[in-house]
Amino acid sequence: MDPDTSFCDPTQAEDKDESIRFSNAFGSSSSLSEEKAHTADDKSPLRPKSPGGCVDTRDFLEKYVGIVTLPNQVQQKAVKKGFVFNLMVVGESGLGKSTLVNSLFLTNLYMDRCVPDASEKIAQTVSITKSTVDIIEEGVNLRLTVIDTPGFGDALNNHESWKAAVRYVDQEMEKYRTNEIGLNRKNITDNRVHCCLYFISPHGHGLKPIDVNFMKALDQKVNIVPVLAKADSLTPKETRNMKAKILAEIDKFKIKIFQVPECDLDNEVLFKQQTLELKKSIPFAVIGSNTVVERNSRRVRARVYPWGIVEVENPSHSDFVQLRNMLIRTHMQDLIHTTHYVLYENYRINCLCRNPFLENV
Ligand SMILES: Nc1nc2c(ncn2[C@@H]2O[C@H](COP(=O)(O)OP(=O)(O)OP(=O)(O)O)[C@@H](O)[C@H]2O)c(=O)[nH]1
Ligand SMILES: [Mg+2]
Repeated sequence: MDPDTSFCDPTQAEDKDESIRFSNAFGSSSSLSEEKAHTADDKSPLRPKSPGGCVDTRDFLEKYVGIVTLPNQVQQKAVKKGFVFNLMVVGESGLGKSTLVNSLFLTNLYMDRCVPDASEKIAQTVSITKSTVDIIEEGVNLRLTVIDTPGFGDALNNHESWKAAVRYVDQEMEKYRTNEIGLNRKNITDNRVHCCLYFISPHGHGLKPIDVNFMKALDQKVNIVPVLAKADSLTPKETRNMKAKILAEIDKFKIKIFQVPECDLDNEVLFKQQTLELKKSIPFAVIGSNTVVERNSRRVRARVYPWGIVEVENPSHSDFVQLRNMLIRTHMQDLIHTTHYVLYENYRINCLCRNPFLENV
């Protein structure tokens, strides 16, 4: 595969954030008339090649060496390669995992799914299924892989339900490591799990033993984002209590969940505010639906009940928007970055420590 058309690696993807800030800062500096006035420069080798054509002004050439165009160059390359995001969804059957994934990415990933009957479920073991879609938005291509775990919590004895998921996460880390030390490092496909949405039932009293076991087994290997499923079945007060209980138990059992990074001092006030709200929303109380209804002449995703309509994207009904913002709009690169530089590094170091040839080094 041509390296330029393969999907980008996390180190390059990370820089996209920078490039977006850059193009915002300079985006308005170019105009058609300015372009015309400088046609003499067009063939100059010194003329900076800005992907959006937004910084090609004489003023700019006189003031700068051109280093400021680097983020734009990175953006151009990253967009050309596309992005990869691997999301695992785990939680008891029927908690709305598939519905939420479809609602998040506005796609139907589970068209051919057949639901097992009760007798099949008793003996069911956890299987791992992968669905991949390419989502293209304004020329930016995201290859999304959703790793589902149907059967989780379905068997009579769920003592070891989490093992299949742990095995999968380890396998993908190992494949990446083997590829990294292999000959062809250019075209490594990143199949490591970047985020695990863990669905918690709204009907219990906080975490169940299976929830604790799963999160404890995986918290050093993957970014866990806890979500309180089917939040429409709880009143606002019950939701607040349930969230507090879950957080207290996460703390009590020393479970490590994904931490939204602190803002930098130079971040905009609005961004700081949004990050604070995001942190306060964890665990996200979510509602999923694939039904679109007309509401005040708007088309919205909603759940229709005899007593009223619950809107998926209404912030007073659920934290769906907060979760989507975090996963896609603000922290996707952080999740990928943590997977590569923290979780994968830990895995790699553990492998090196186990290597008998290094014991005496
Ligand atoms: N009340 C309510 N029901 C929901 C919600 N999300 C999904 N459902 C319903 O719950 C049922 C199960 O949803 P799925 O998305 O198939 O659940 P799942 O977790 O993927 O189930 P498995 O694939 O069997 O593990 C469906 O009838 C959905 O319509 C929600 O937020 N609230
Ligand atoms: Mg499902």
